[in-house]
Amino acid sequence: MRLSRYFLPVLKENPAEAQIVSHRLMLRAGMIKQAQAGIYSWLPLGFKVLRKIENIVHEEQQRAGHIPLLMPTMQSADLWRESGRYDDYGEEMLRITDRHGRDMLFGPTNEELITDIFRSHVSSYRDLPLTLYQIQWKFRDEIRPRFGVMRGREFLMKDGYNFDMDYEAAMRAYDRHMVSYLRTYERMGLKAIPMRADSGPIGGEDTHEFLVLAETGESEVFYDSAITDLKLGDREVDFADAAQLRAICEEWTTPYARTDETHDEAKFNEIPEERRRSSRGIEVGQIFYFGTKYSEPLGASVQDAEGKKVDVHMGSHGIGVSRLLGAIIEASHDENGIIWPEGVTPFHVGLVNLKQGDEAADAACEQIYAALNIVGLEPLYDDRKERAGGKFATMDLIGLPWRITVGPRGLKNGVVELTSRRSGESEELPPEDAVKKLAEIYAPHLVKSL
Ligand code: P5A
Repeated sequence: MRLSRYFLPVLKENPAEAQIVSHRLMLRAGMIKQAQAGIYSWLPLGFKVLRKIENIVHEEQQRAGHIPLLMPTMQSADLWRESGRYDDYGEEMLRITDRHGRDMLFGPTNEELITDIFRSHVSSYRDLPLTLYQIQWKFRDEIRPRFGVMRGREFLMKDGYNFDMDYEAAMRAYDRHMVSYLRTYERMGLKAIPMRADSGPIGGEDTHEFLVLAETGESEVFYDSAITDLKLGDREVDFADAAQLRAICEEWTTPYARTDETHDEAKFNEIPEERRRSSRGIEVGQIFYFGTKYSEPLGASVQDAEGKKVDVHMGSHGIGVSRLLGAIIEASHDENGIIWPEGVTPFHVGLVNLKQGDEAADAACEQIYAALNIVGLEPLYDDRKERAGGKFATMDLIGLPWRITVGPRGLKNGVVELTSRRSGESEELPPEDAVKKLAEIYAPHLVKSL
């Protein structure tokens, strides 16, 4: 993409309404624009990151064997009356009446709708286990929408639902989700810690929230610092291997880690003092097991091998897709702007022409731009007639992890400059070597479009 033809409305000034750094930087980098309280338009740069995050979520869900589908945002109140949640859900649910006087709602979550799909089409134990998921907009009429996309009213969620024969099978689905979430967040460059939590309006006893540690987080958390050393890394995970999944979950759930809702001071004090931590965290996901809470009232049952009808055991699993942009920026920025992890960056590399209009510099930039595209990378080429300082400031603000700087002086020696946004370190090398190096760096991070 050429910056002269892109739509990147960066702001020079700090927007007064933004209280936390991620909100400020998303506005300044021209990623979002508030439409109403807690409701945002996703401008091209923000939309590009949102799509990258979605793609990683899709890849990891499908790796775990989960099946994508898409349900509507508008739901019928009748289904929620069947489950008993229509009255229980409270003020956060946006209720709407259509022209025929029928009660509808903008879905805050989809347990009822998916259970209705299941009961209409599945009647045998042979069709289980089954996990369906979607990435779809949700609406919760939050009393205090704030911090930009972090606590929105309209927000994008990945929501998945498992259907299993019994408790043991449903817990295998729980484990599978925990491990696939660990992989998902790691690929986004995040450390998200599973913590025992409270299930709120979704229900059930077994639930873990995934928290990214950050001072601006809305949750108070208590944990054993040993948990922050754990990493999946590049170990091979076989999602059909229940024992392996259990072992990974044991590893992550043995050290103490709880949100304030389930915090147990006595247990916490059993951790050696130097490892006891209390801080704040951003909830980027939550998994639940709630058994037959929805299948029973909605009549979602299957016949078992003996022909007996059993209510299916269910759980649901959510990732805050739009919130993740805020969480990643909170975890990865400096005083000059965002620093995107390679896995989610909107463009892989910024190409800065120090002297637009100079024949040699223009030609070299065109060549590098073409070569980057050929190796499958997306460059953002700043081809505007601007001062070098202004171009660098824009690149730093929007946070591309790598920058290639091209100028007449370097070209005389056959070199360009490759700079890391994170370390600030630069090296001079021939243009083709810079391209080759970037192709190698990004090889593990190139996400297929699904
Ligand atoms: C699990 C999927 C559920 O709704 N039902 C379907 C279950 N869980 S949850 O914890 O309530 O939400 C899942 C994730 O969505 C994000 N989230 C939000 N993001 C932005 N703004 C909001 N107002 C908001 N509310 C929830 C969180 O990341 C949460 O973990």
